[in-house]
Amino acid sequence: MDTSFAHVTELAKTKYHRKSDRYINYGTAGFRTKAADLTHIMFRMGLLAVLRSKYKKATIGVMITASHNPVEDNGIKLVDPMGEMLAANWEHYASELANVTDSEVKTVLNKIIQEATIDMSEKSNIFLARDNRPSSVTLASAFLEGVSCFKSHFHDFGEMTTPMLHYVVRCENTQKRYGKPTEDGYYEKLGEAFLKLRGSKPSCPGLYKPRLILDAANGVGAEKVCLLKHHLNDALDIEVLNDGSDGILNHECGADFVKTRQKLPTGLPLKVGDRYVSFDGDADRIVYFYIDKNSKFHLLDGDKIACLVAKYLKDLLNTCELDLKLGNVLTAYSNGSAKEYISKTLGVDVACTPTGVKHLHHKATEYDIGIYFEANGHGTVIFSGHAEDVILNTAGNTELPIEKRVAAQKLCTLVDLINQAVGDSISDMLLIETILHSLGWDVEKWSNIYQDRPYSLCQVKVKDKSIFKTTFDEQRLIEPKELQDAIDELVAKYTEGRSFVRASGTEDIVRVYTEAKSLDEVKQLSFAVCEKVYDIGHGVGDRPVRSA
Ligand code: G16
Repeated sequence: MDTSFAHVTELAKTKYHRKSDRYINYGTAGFRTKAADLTHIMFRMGLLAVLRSKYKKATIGVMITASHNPVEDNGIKLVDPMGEMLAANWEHYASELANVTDSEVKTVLNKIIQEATIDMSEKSNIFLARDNRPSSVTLASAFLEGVSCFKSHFHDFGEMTTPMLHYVVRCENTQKRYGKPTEDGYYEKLGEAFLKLRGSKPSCPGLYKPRLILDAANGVGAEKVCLLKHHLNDALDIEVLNDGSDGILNHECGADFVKTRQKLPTGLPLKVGDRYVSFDGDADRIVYFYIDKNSKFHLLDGDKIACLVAKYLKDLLNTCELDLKLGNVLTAYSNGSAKEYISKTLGVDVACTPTGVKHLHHKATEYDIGIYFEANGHGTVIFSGHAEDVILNTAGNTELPIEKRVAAQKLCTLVDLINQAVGDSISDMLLIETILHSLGWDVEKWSNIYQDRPYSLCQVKVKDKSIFKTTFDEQRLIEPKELQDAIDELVAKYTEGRSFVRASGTEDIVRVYTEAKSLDEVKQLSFAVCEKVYDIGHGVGDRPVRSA
């Protein structure tokens, strides 16, 4: 083992030398920054991934992506054995290893080995995938050189969506009980479940039409949806646009653009009556939208998706008369109307966590069936082992009335359609299409289940976003206190006003969320809060401007 450590130190000091001493944190979804600043981090994460694999005695996943960020950024995140995000204590190890000097790399590795009592003679295996950013190829090589220092096994899947990587890791570590750990295995599993749920029902029940237009953000999801289509037997007519053939990744398109700007992406021919869907660059977020007959844009974000899924699952559970605890996990960014719809109209439990899939996912495991969605379109459903057993037994119990068994069989198939490892644009899209088809709804009917309270999501660039410290629920600032006092004063002037400020964990910005009774009030309040953030929080660049 000494030989490989000598090689580690040599590479750390030469080819993968750390060029800047700027601190980089393992943030909301791993390391994310300009691609040019990531080479040494990739190499070091190759080393860490091997340690994690030896520690867990399992295959560890690694995704090279900066998801919704601009094309010049990149990033890396580690995926734990069941396809979940890396455990929090290892996020600290990752940050420590990423930020020490080149000559300290060996010391930190040794510290982790000792603290976690890792047996270095254990086997290790890494699954690697990347998105379609031009920088991802060289960054993947740097990562693999780290992996090779410890002579670990690995499989490089090449380009994949982030959720596919989570899926194959979970399949591998469940001895393939979750599915085949291949890209084809993924399409087959989802395609089969989708077609089973469609059954022999007509392709256009009620208001539903199988046509769908996809804005793929010029990301890796475009090609994957085209491959998936072969497994759907024409049950869905998906037109894939912003497919990367001439546009720039995430530039004026994709789920993040559509959600934060609340406007149409470029590159789509718009037609009243059509249903549109946007993925983000690595296809782990999804939002829907449409244009009404007055040319008004309507967004159906993660909140609306959560509500639709909660309604459908609740109805199925009621039909089966199953006593399973259904819950819905949201964040502070969820619209007040969504929370009200889920808790009051549906009577489903609502819980809130800080931003970040890892927090929502963890909370969702407390329910028998836990739905989680961030308003930005990240989310999925998790079934506990107990829930899966109960559903399976009900589906197979021939003494029960047929309608109960049919509903339970649907739930069984939904378990296969849903990527329980992580939020997945492709799997979520198939789930939403299944629900709309089953209800005979069009997108307008879905949109009208409740009306969003007027809101806005803005961003302010500041000198140092690390000075912004929030309470656990992210709704209030602990520091700068002066800023929170100013926000309180502003919010108090508006009936039904709500505004909070938090530093992004994936971009070098501070996010400002605002809700109020009318759109005009939202604009006023949001602008006033952004100005305070700029003034008290040391804004850089242009001052905030009031939106028209
Ligand atoms: C990542 C996380 C999400 C989070 C988003 C924005 O998404 O996985 O949970 O909501 O970042 O986080 P922040 O507000 O901290 O920038 P993605 O799609 O970029 O991987």
